[in-house]
Amino acid sequence: MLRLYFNWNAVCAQKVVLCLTEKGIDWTPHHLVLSNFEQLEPWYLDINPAGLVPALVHDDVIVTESTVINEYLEDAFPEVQLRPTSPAARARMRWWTKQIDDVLHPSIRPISFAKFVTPRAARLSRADLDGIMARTPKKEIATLWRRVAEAPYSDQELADYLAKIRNLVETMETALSRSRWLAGDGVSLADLGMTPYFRRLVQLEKEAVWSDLPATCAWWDAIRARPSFAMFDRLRAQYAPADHPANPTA
Ligand SMILES: N[C@@H](CCC(=O)N[C@@H](CS)C(=O)NCC(=O)O)C(=O)O
Repeated sequence: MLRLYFNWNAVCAQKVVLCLTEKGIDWTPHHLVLSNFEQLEPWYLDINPAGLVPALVHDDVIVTESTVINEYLEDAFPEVQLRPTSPAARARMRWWTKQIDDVLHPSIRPISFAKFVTPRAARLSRADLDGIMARTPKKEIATLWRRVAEAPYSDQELADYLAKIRNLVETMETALSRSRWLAGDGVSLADLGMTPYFRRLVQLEKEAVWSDLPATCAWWDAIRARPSFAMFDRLRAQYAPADHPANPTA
């Protein structure tokens, strides 16, 4: 049994669904509605005490953290390989997946929250917000909710986060000028890890982050041409509420 706890619009969860799709692995979906705080229910905190998606349950094994889950899938299901074989290329792949976790994710999160979470936060009373924040294990998530509910990010702050993303994308441009994919000649977990963030930037109407960078544009075209990319539309069709702000532009 392979079950993934995920949300259709959560970039880290999409990263794992993309990997499952590329590898052709059958999996059982368990969709969590983050805006209803299903990720904070006690039964889910038993699976992932961080109260975050994704989480993978494979028989009696629980794996959390999207980058670790994708590496686990590589080890457990090696038939279709999404890691390069040489130690040097593999190190390059891991350098990118680390940048995604350490730089890209924390930089895009406030921009996403400002767009997608603000309407939901505005509907919560102060008492409801306090109650939910008290149950939130990750303090940085609680801080984000407080910011969008009580002290919205300024344009300058959001621009500073976008500048960090641009900086990383410029490094991508250099890498992709030398090889077709981020870690060499074959698509890898680095490319698949990056993909949901580019799609999120499209949802946020921030394509200008890469539109003047030819190698990155060619990479994005190649990523979107892969059959696995259709999983984004499948998730949206199946799980997105009709009034979600990401729906019209996704
Ligand atoms: N480093 C973690 C990050 C997980 C994470 O931040 N998940 C987000 C969705 S992308 C989440 O569950 N957020 C819950 C919330 O917004 O309350 C991973 O890569 O799995």
